[in-house]
Amino acid sequence: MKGEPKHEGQIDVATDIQLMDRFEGCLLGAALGDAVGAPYEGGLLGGLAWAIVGFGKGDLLRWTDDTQMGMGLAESLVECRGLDADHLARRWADRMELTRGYGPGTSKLLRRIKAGEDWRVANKSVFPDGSFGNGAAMRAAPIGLFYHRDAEQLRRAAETSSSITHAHPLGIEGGLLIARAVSLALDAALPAEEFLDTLHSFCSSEEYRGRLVLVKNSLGGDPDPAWARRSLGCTIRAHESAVTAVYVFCHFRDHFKRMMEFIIKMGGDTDTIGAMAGGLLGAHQGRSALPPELLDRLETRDSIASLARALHDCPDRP
Ligand code: F2R
Ligand code: MG
Ligand code: MG
Repeated sequence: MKGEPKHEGQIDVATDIQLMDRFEGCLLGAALGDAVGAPYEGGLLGGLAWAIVGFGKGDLLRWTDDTQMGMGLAESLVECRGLDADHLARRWADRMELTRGYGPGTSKLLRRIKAGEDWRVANKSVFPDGSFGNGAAMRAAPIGLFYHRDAEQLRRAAETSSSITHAHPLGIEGGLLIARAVSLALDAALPAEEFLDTLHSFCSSEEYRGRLVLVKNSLGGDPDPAWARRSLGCTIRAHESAVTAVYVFCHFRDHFKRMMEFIIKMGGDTDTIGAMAGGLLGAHQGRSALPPELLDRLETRDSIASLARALHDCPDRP
């Protein structure tokens, strides 16, 4: 891909029209990955719970907390023309719908924020050292889009938005990793090795860096769900799922359906790995890479697409 000459912290991206398409692809891909993975999250029991919640919704692909929080973040970025942590905390607390299947810690602390507690206190109220769940990573795509041109602003915004609910360093690092990965995925010509090296130097803990090395070593071989489950993880912990989404993206970067089949075969946190990997695939390939027959069934598809366009058009986007 040709573009402006690169400056520090800046990446080559597409023309404006292509970029708008990738913003749409990213938010729609994340919502679709979430919705397609949701019935399989947590195996048979999780699937049964999700079927009961969705009973009567027919053929609709319903998304979960991953998309609810991601859309809240995108809306807040557009309305505030950048990250305003207090506004964002209130938005998440006001919009929480329990039937979307929130993480236990996140739902408790959002209730406290709704009742008036400052997020800087609430974020250590459930786990004294903060949460290392993947709730910050699963919703980080809008940060990656909004700040894709400036890696340092992206880092600060990802850290702050993650800390509102996930104060543990490993929880925050999951948000950082996915936001940065989305920003890099917008460059359709970026080689997978360079993508992984940049993420490796952006991360600080061995939990993430070690797994990224494993992903790099896996390039060129066949993706293996049993190996990924064992070596990278597919749990609701950030460090055992965010790099896994990067791995899945690297191996299926232009095939959404095969990617979701692999994620479902791997098991565990299928909606969240689907949301993170789906956002990466959509950012990389644009909206047209998402299967139309699935997109047609996606809940609130048009409002997600229009929010992506508003994020793209936001006047203060760096
Ligand atoms: N909640 C779910 N899935 C279960 C219900 C779905 C079912 N299909 C239904 O419809 O009912 N999924 C969502 O939760 C995950 C994101 O969770 P989040 O927001 O990170 O929550 P939390 O509670 O902060 O962290 C998750 C768990 O990780 C462990 N943990 C985290 N920090 C810890 C710490 N410092 N010490 C010890 N344990 C810690 C705890 O077990 C937390 O509960 C996504 O999958 C999303 O889809
Ligand atoms: Mg979910
Ligand atoms: Mg999940």
